[in-house]
Amino acid sequence: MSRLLILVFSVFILTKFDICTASFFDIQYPDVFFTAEQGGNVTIRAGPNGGDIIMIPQGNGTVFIGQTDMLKLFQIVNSLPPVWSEKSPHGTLGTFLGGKSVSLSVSAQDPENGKVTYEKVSGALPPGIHLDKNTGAITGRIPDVDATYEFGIRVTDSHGKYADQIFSIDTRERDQCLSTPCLHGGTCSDDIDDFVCACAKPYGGKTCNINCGSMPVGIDLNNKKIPDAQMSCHYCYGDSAGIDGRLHAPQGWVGQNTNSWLQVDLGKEMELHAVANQGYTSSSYYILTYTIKYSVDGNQFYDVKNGTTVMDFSGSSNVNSVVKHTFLTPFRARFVKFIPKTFHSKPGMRVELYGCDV
Ligand SMILES: [Ca+2]
Ligand SMILES: [Ca+2]
Repeated sequence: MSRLLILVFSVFILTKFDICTASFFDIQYPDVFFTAEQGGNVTIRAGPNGGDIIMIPQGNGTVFIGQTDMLKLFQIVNSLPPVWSEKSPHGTLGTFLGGKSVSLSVSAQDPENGKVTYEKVSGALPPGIHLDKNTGAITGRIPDVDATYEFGIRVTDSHGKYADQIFSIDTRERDQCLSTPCLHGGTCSDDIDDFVCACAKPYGGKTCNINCGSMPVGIDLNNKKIPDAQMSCHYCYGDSAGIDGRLHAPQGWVGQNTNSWLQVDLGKEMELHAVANQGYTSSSYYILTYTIKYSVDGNQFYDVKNGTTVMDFSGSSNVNSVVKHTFLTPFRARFVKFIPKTFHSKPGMRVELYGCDV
């Protein structure tokens, strides 16, 4: 009891009376300060026979020296780096076929059971494959190529301790021709994530599914795909215009003579397989024979020929009937000119072409 009184008295004395200019023991409730005189040291010395100095923070408290959290520093110093889980000897995550969606993972454990994060630090993951930094999940769609992708992943714990590991993924190109996608005798070539069909005539389209000989390009007024601005004519008769040259148009295009022509701009290069023709609707203007020139660029035109002979195509003398011809050899063109050769009274005609996109 008397020792307690002495302590209380000492505290009272020390808190009320400064020694020189600064308190060396100061209570500012709830804080307690030890402060040495200017230039002095604070020394805490344990007993001479193996006594300990013990600092005991409470709750979430810690021990600071200056700004440094000593308990945290000890944790960092003592923390062990994460340990990778056992994988195959060379870190191979597997061999996968192009186009396959994969869900793989790498994992490591922190000996202190703390949270770890994953990061690619070298090499390359396959294009389209991603690493989740929080879970180590490796997901995505395998690229359609034959390749080996090697990459380093660093796993890091919350103390910055890390461990690197090399992994690899082998990819194999898928043969997109295995499903025999090319129809009607078309020949398939494998490609990256794709296939290409070389179609047997008269078929076309991605899988040779279209009979190009019966696929109208859309000059026909009843199936209009070619805009009016892409229909033109030269030496037109009266007020006849290019747009009158559409198959099933109300009247029909009429030219003046064999110097006249009707031209269609398809708007893009197409492979053309056949042509159809009607005469003028309300009179005796119709074509007996005509020739066709074609061009890719609108400048250099070529004749449609049979061997070395320019082909004559017969017209339709019946107002309503459609006369169709299949080209001996399909050709590629964007611009097509219909040129009257022989005709009745005036060269009148309405046309359609048949073909596929290229
Ligand atoms: Ca650790
Ligand atoms: Ca392929």
